[in-house]
Amino acid sequence: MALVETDLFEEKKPKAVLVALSEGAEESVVEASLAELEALLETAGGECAFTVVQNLDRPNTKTYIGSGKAKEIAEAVAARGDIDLVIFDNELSPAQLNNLEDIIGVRIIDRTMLILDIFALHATTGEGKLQVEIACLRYTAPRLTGKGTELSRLGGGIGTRGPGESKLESDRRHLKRRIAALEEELAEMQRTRDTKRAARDKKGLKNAAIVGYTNSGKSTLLNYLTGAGILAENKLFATLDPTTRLLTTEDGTEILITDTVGFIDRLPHHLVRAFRSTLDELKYADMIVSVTDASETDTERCRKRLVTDKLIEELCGGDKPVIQLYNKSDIAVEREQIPADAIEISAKYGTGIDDFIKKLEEIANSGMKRVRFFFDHASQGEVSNLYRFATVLETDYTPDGVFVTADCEAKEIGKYNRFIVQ
Ligand SMILES: Nc1nc2c(ncn2[C@@H]2O[C@H](COP(=O)(O)OP(=O)(O)OP(=O)(O)O)[C@@H](O)[C@H]2O)c(=O)[nH]1
Ligand SMILES: [Mg+2]
Repeated sequence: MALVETDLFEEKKPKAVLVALSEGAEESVVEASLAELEALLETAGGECAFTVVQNLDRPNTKTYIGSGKAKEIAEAVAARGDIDLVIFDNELSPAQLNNLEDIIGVRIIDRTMLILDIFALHATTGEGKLQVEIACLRYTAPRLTGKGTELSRLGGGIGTRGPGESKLESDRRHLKRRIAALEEELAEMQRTRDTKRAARDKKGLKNAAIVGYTNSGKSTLLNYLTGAGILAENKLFATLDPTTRLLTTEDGTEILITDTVGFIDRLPHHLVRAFRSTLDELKYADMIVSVTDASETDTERCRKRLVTDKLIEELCGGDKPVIQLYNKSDIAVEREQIPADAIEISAKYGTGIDDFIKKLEEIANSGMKRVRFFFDHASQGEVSNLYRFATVLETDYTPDGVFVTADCEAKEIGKYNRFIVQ
């Protein structure tokens, strides 16, 4: 994908006006959402000039906000003369986007496009880039107008780092063909991923997936546990591509742990769809490690937990064990509000990690696992012991010894490690 150079290190950061509708929500809820939009903007390399909130129960179908309000913004923008773009805190329809651009006269983008832009900025691997490009094209296709070239340049890059301009201007049929071709490419990568996963499964290793709101400390946690060396920083969506590492605990339990893309409120559905193969890591996990940032207010934590719990349910189904971690305990606030079933940790300093590992071991060693053993003649005596904790499914005698396939209690398998063939 032809990404335009980032503006992150340019002296002049693009200035944006942030606009939200109340849609009946309380003031504090709208404020929190705007604060998140501002954090997204800063991650994309821009800065907020001022914010506008309109109290309106339902969006205007033509202009999202009221047309009077849109004119007010146009005047304020013209008066200041230093505004590069206006960002709306929700997804706009193609018509709303166009109408607003006509009235306000600077580039208009919406929450979805801003998130897509950050993803484009942070994608590093081929698969990540491909997934972002598909999401961008799917978002852009119905919004093609042919105009907007000069406007987008005014936007200082933000919202344009997806596919290059010339591509956006070609007709929709061309886009459709391009999306199909990219999806085929992605499907090929997915097959490779599936093969790798199958190889891992064969070894009978348990998988844990770390999930949680963006910036909650997932990568820091995997780094602390395994020295994975993943980039962890105070930015939204620092991680897009999944990293899996093997954790061997003191009692010898082996668990594969995967860190992956963070969640956010109203995660654009184009991204969820495009990142399906990445998000599948969650579907195939044996357990989920859900990370919440304990350094935020209880209201913020609850809001983010709700978003996270909903996405876990949607992406992994509701039947997996979930470990709740409240991270950043070193700077936690309103600690009395942290749920009793949660483990408080600091991924940065290692506090509480022992309790977390104990819980991981407990879950990894519970339940049954299907294992194939080989016992040579000298160790045939072990076979009868096996029946105490395993259901033997198949025995296969050979001149050298016997192959046994059995469903075993996971916590007992360790003792038989030397007989395992698969
Ligand atoms: N004080 C403190 N800071 C932490 C702790 N854990 C993580 N952080 C900081 O929180 C920020 C985000 O951490 P990451 O590990 O990148 O968060 P993430 O969940 O992987 O974020 P995304 O990949 O963007 O979804 C970084 O600046 C970390 O240094 C902690 O236990 N204490
Ligand atoms: Mg991360």
